[in-house]
Amino acid sequence: MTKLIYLALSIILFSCGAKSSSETKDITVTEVKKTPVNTPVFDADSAYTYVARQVAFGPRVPNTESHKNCGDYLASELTRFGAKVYQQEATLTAYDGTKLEARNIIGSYNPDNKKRILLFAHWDTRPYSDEDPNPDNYKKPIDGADDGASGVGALLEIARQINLKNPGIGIDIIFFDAEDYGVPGFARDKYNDTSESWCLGTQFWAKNPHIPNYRAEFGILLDMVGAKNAVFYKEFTSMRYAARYVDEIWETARNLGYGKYFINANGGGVTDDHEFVIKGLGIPCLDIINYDENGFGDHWHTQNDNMDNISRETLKAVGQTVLEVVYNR
Ligand code: AHN
Ligand code: ZN
Repeated sequence: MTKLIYLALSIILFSCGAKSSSETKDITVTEVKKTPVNTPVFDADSAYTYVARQVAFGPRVPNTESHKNCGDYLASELTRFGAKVYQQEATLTAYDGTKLEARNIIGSYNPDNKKRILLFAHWDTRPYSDEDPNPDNYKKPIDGADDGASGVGALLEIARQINLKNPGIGIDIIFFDAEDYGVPGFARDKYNDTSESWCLGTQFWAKNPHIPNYRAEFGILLDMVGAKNAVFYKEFTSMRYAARYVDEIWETARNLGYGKYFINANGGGVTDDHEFVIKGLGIPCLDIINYDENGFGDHWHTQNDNMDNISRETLKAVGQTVLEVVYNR
């Protein structure tokens, strides 16, 4: 009985207090945040395994058996993680006229929810090592542990977590094909290195989205997010079209303690899948990409883009940051 009176009293006192404080002039207005949701823990070992599994198929160059097998694996993983899976097949023409049997693999969560975030990465690997110090390697395909497998590996772990705990908004995870078949350095006297020679799978999807009139509030591209000592600057095109989301994500990363990866400074611009989603569908997109004044890292488009260079810590920084954004919107 006394407990109840106390409770009633404290409510009255509390509400009186609130009333009087609202009458004072210097009240601090704090932003009203959505009820915080406990973000799942991104398992870096799990993500690392998904990267290694892709690399174990061999280079995922379109028109090869490794590519076909890895594509089947990715679709079956998304299915296993409870996504509604769409597979989009297309014959795309490379810069040199080669016909590429390409496949975009799409996994959707809460497909009827109008509020959606798009998460994407390319899953194919480059048929060339045209940045390798040894010219004998120029025409060898890369393992693409970082360039290809890292972004997909992080997104597979995110898919696994989404399946374990529904974030309550729509999420589309897209693995784009034929991103990395752009004009190689050794052929630039013969072919112009235009941005259109890259990102063929994304260009196709932007013209033929898996859902007519597809919309998402914004998109996040993960490209080369697995290397030791990776750094992610605020990429130019991302800042031009999606600055508020870039700033939000970089701030989230900082608050989680990943500021050494997510550098709070503007970086250069890159031709990448996000550009074609922005231009084609008008969806603001940003690119989390390991890119600084020296380029994409010494391993980029060389034989050294292999598992030796993959860091669980980098995958964790990116994956946990993206999960935090997904679960707090
Ligand atoms: C260019 O090399 C023109 N853009 C970088 C896009 C890319 C290639 N991402 C991975 N590989
Ligand atoms: Zn590449």
